[in-house]
Amino acid sequence: MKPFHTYLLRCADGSYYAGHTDDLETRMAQHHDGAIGYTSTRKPVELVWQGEFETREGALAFEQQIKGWSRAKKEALIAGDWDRVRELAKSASGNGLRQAQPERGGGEPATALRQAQPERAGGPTPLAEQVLHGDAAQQRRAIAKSITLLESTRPDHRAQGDELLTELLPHSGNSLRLGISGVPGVGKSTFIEALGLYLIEQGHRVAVLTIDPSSSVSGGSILGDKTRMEHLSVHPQAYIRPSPSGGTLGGVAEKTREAMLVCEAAGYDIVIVETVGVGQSETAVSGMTDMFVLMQLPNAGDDLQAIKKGVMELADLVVINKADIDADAATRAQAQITSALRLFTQHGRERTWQPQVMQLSALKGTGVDAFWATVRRFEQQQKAAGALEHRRRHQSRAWMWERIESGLKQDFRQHPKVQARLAEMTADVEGGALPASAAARQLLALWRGSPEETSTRRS
Ligand SMILES: Nc1nc2c(ncn2[C@@H]2O[C@H](COP(=O)(O)OP(=O)(O)O)[C@@H](O)[C@H]2O)c(=O)[nH]1
Ligand SMILES: [Mg+2]
Repeated sequence: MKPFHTYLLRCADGSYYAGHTDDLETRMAQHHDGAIGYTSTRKPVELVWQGEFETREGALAFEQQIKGWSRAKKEALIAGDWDRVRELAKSASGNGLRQAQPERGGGEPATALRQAQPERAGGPTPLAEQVLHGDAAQQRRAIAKSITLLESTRPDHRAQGDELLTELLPHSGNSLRLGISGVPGVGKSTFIEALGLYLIEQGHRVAVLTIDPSSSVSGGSILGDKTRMEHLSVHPQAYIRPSPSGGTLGGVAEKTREAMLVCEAAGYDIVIVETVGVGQSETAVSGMTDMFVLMQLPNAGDDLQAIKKGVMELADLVVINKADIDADAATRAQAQITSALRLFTQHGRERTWQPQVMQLSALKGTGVDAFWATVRRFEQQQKAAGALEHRRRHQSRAWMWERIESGLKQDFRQHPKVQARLAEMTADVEGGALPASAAARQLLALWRGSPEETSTRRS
């Protein structure tokens, strides 16, 4: 019978990669070709040790052990110094070594594995595994770690992040995605605390993500939110993540969208994405959620101009908060916004849902159950009409194109030939010496490297 192998590879960064296989030669070729590897930071370079086992279980068990070993112990193994390995095993935790010691220990001459490309050796990565199946504490840590990885702008982290997302994607999507927007102080955090606890009581798991492109690293609003979501933020069935800091709205929104997928894969079945009602963040949030809720103050009706028409058009539900302060004003606002919404939506696209307006008090917790009943009604109706699925498909497609466009733009701006000419041509366009369309065509040609690039400007 063919033996199984456990092996160690030295990586470009000096770390070690442990694996097992029943076909060492093929596996080494796969590493070499970049079909299998580890991560983008850890390129396997050289086979430094291998041992043989009768069974796959034996090889796997030993691989698992090696993975937990210190560097010194791995190096003792590579050197073939079994006495030293045993000594280190004793000084550490266990003697599990004996059971799984290879039947034929290695020290084989090293096979060069120049520049194997990163990729993990089959099966889910440990991080994805913990997001999906870890116990509560592991899972929470793994979610945080995943989101941090996805928020990183380092290209190697980006590659790992993409790999992670690809693994998690099939397990995501089983949630209701709720967007909530409103000006600072309208009561979003207070409402999410009340709603979140209400939902957890009903057996749900709730993730709360925030998009605030203006938030800085220290973000005072985060502190504010944590105190307003005092009980939710420490609840084991809730996961709260403040806005990714810095960057463009597009970047912040992308990270939030990805964080949403991680939470869903971890089994959170209600995802709330909160945003402050400034800038274009509402569009971004409505573009990643199933239902978009706009929060208003009781005096909103008095000044309908202040409510941006574009945002109104996005709303599936308008909630007038702080009804406890002035019930009359809230009722007036409800009537005014209801008629305004009719106007906005009269000539719009065909709707399967007429946006609703309701009032509540986040602080007193009144109206939360009515709110949730409306959300469920919306969900059922949209599902039955196929509109929810359509919305998500559209969102995914739009998302892809948005990323492609921003990627292309960045690529274009960073192209050396474009950079060399951009300032000059921009000045020509501004000064009227060159038509904008011609400038664009020539710059694009430079970027593409097509023959047109040599064409000089015609007057
Ligand atoms: N009276 C009253 N105050 C509220 C209500 N909801 C929130 N608040 C208060 O409004 C302030 C801003 O609330 P917060 O949740 O932080 O608003 P956010 O900026 O939209 O997240 C806080 O002082 C809350 O206690 C409500 O329904 N009634
Ligand atoms: Mg808040």
